[in-house]
Amino acid sequence: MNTKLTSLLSIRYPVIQGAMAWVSDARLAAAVSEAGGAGTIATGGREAAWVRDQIRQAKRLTDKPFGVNVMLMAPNRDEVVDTICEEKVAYVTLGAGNPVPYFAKFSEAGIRKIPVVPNSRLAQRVEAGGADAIIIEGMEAGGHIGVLTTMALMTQVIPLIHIPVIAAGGFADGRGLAAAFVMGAAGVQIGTRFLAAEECGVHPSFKQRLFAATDTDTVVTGFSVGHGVRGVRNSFTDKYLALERQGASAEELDRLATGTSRMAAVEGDVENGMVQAGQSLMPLQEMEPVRTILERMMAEAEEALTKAPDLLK
Ligand code: TUI
Repeated sequence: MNTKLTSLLSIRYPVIQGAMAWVSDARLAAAVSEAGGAGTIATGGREAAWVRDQIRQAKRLTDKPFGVNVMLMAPNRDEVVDTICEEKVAYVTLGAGNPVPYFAKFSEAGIRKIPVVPNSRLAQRVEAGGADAIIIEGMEAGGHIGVLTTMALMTQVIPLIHIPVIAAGGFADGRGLAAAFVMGAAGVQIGTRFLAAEECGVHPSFKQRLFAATDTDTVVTGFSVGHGVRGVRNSFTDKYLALERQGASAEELDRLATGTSRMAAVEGDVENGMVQAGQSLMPLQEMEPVRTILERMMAEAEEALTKAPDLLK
């Protein structure tokens, strides 16, 4: 399949693997890139030395293009940005803040800049600032999210923007990909679906929790303090949401949430940790290699697009 995204990144399939804090490392990213997509290393919560090491590991595992995500709320973001520029990767995705101040450094290093935006205002701002492509992320996504849905974003942002637009949030199969392409997207970003991959190092208890989950099992914590995070409902989210309803301060809520992403993803405490995941959980049924997941998705997308002209008969 050829889109503006496959050309921009020199990849076979127009699929970026979404960065997932404490989960997506060199192994997952390299597996996705080897299979023809674009793998992304997540750096949120990590030290710059870890980021450097993972970039070097990924380069040993694949000669295909891969990227790194910068979580712009991270206190060490400047150090992480400098490390990425020194080590050189194909692209960066930039989320959870204003990415424009970092564009010049990445351009000098020859790294493509792909910000994640939750609305049309930011989309236009980053395009004017020189982004190479944008990811519009709907609130169906896991982790830190905005308030608009993927459909509302595709409807309103794609016609405004001239650079390639990648849709994210809720995509987990090939019919979804086909729908995004028909909407005018150049690609999709998929995170949650890859949590089921064999090459994904998330704790086995986390995977099991996702295999058991259905469409209604996620909740969003922190909307009242302007900091929505989607994950699977559990003891932690019940406690957090109860405190939020009682009008707890942002500081108190942040204290409660600190360390909970790592607790779930690394330690496997899926009751007291935050099991960050998007809404499309039912396609996750069993562990499979990344290549199987990606190739099935592309075959389904091709089938859906091949059948689409029948609608006009
Ligand atoms: O960044 C994400 N998703 C994330 S980051 C993350 S790490 C974390 N873990 C636990 C708690 C909190 C964070 C988990 N998931 N998605 C991209 C994204 N970017 N979503 C929303 C935004 C965004 C928000 C505001 C982008 C820009 C923005 O700009 C603010 C402004 O006006 O400058």
